[in-house]
Amino acid sequence: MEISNADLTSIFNVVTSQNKWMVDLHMFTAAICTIIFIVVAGLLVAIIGKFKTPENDDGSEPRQVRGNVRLEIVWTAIPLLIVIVLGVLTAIVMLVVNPAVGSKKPDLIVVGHQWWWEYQYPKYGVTTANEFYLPLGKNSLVEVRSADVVHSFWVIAFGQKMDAIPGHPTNMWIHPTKKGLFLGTCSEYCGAQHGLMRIIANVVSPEDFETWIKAQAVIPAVSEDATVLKGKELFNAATCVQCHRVAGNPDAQALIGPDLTHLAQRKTLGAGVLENTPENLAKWMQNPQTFKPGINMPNMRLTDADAHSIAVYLESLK
Ligand code: HEC
Ligand SMILES: [Cu+2]
Repeated sequence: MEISNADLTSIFNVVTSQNKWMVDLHMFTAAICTIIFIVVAGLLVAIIGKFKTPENDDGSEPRQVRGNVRLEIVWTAIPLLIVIVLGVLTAIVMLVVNPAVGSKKPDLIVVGHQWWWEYQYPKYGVTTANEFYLPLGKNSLVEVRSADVVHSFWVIAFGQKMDAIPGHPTNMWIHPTKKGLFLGTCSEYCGAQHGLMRIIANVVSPEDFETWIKAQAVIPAVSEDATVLKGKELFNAATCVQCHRVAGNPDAQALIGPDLTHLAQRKTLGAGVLENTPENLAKWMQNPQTFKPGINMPNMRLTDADAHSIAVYLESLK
């Protein structure tokens, strides 16, 4: 996965209608500030030049000026006007970007965990982790929750940042206007691995979204391959099932860690730290603490052969 592409993580890469409003307001404010700077700095330079001590200065006091009502009204009115205009525009943008939710049900529920993200699509009965999809051109209502401490959900090119507060769901609207892969990260310090709590957002066509979400709702078939069956047995025996869920595996229904039902479809492991390959998966489950020290998954002390079998099983879950 190409994580270094700056376009994926720029607020100026406007890919939602909400961010268009926010960036436009930002640019307008920046333009006004630039004009103020040029006027003030220009006057300052001009005045320094004009009122330089003349060669033939006789040392007497210059003409004293006490107050100028017209000037004072002007320099009070102009800033007041600027502040009112920017305040009103900000209020308008806030209302447009964050309209009332009313009784609408969320399309996507994002739950922040130490240190990964859970994504639920309640309308489809789908739960996944660390990577989510949204359809292009549709205004999706996203509810942001937390399972433990305060996190903050921020896909940079989407513009808005939303806190995930325990016990207090928050809402945001996301209306993507451009297809692609966009990245984000937790932006509220939440403990040891706060910096490796990446967000991977895919914006796809409505048709591709339907295909993806329907595939998520399907319980993956477990092949009859001997390694896969061995892997499943080990997975169920090695306490993985105390923390993880795999749909269709009645022993694995725990919700402490990420849902692994369609793990094979994800680009990364551990919320963006490793590329999702069978080799990396085996290394991850043996020693997750070397990749993300402090996380809530212990090193599993598996032999290479066992780790390999479990990796083959999990990677067969498409
Ligand atoms: C004590 C609970 C616990 C146990 C036991 C456990 N895990 Fe985990 N697992 C977690 C947590 C929590 C995470 C999320 C770590 C993070 O990124 O912060 C995780 C992450 C993962 C991931 C990455 C998922 C993703 O979406 O990137 C995989 C794969 C995984 N575990 C597999 C396993 C396997 C296989 C076992 C058994 C050998 C196992 N886990 C045992 C809690 C556990
Ligand atoms: Cu966080």
